[in-house]
Amino acid sequence: MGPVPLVEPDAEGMRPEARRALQERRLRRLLARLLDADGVQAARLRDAGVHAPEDVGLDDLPALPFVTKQDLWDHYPFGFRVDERIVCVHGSSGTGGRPTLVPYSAGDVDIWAGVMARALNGAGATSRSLIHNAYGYGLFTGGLGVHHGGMRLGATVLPLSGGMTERQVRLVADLRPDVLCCTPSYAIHLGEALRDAGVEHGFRVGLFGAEPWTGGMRRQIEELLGIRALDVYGLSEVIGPGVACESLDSGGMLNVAEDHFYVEAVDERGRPVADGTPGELVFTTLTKTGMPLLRYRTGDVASLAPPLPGSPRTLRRMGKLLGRRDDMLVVRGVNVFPTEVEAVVLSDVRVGPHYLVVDDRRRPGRPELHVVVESDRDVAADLVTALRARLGLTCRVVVVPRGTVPRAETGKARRLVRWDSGEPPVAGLT
Ligand code: DLL
Repeated sequence: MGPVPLVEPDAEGMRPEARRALQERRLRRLLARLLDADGVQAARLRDAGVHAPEDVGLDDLPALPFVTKQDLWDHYPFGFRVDERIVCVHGSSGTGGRPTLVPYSAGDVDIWAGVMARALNGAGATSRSLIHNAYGYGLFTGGLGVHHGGMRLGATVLPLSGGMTERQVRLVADLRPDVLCCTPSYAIHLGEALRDAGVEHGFRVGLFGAEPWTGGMRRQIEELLGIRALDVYGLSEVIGPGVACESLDSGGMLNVAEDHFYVEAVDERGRPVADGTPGELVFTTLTKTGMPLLRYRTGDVASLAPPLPGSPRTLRRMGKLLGRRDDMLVVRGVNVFPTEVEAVVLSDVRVGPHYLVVDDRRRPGRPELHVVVESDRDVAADLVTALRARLGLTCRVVVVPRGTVPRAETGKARRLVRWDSGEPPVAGLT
């Protein structure tokens, strides 16, 4: 596959030194906005000795304070708003059911449309594309993010949202969209429904994100649907989908829209880590005005990499997300990211794409990790060995018939559940 033309060549293909100068100018304008607004972030900047935008350059960023999800909760609903001219609000229900709300200015929506148009274009979508958009519409940013970007590209968007799969199958058959946008788990669900209905589709490529998924899941989707499956990453606090996105030619990593979202990766103590080392992603929204954030700690863990040599896109890249800091399980002293379990499970071709990791805490002195997989073969012993080799932990693998693990038609899939007491979270588990 040759290089994919750029939607915003000036931004995506800029010389890295010129981009750095642009980022620094934008950082100073952001600091001016924050100091003028005189809110929480201004007070923290002053405490850190920053009284004027010129006091700071990009190299000084690591010394500046972070913003965390807790800060947004503490100042709920709109304590971090800067521009009063808000045209819409998005957000996420978030961990523990506590909502996070994000106010957008008209300029923010414009940036969002631009970065999502780049993302779709990098996946090979064009103005002639018909985009089947099965991300949820609503407060969640998935549906409207793809919608704004698809329209900016001049493509046609089918605004389907999640669920009502029969109707989606019908429209795939009747309209033959070429681009699929949804969560990876819904891609599997829709793919299975299309296969069961004997429907031939015209999808070439899909942009999947909003929940963790591994290379193994990518292979399952690509085989089931016969398409290229690319990863799109984002979070409401920063803008929504489009913060970073894989393109057909990005070498399996995601191009970060770093002219708008300056990225750092840090360790537990907040110190920068080297490229290639997994760290928590931290974003500074250089251009946003509704709720601009300086050094937002995402909780998401991934590693960063320089631009792909020779690529038309000169943006820094991030690897697939390994998981969230708070997703990390500690089982009998061993640290486990659920994505590591997925990597092992889905590399076994005898196992279906639906699985569940159960963190069994019923006996406090003896926590267990059960991995429930669907297969018609006895794969348990092999998986126990493979999981022990990868994680250094002996898990219990439970094989159940296909169709047993609960499916999520809408929203983000829950592939990890905690079992403290009572009934098992899935039939067949004891
Ligand atoms: O999930 C935005 C989005 C919509 C991204 C559609 C991609 C596609 P939130 O609901 O605020 O926003 O959730 C953000 O979801 O911090 C990650 O933990 C996780 N996440 C998002 N994209 C990916 C991905 C949207 N590609 C949180 N891989 C983030 C793994 C992802 N996790």
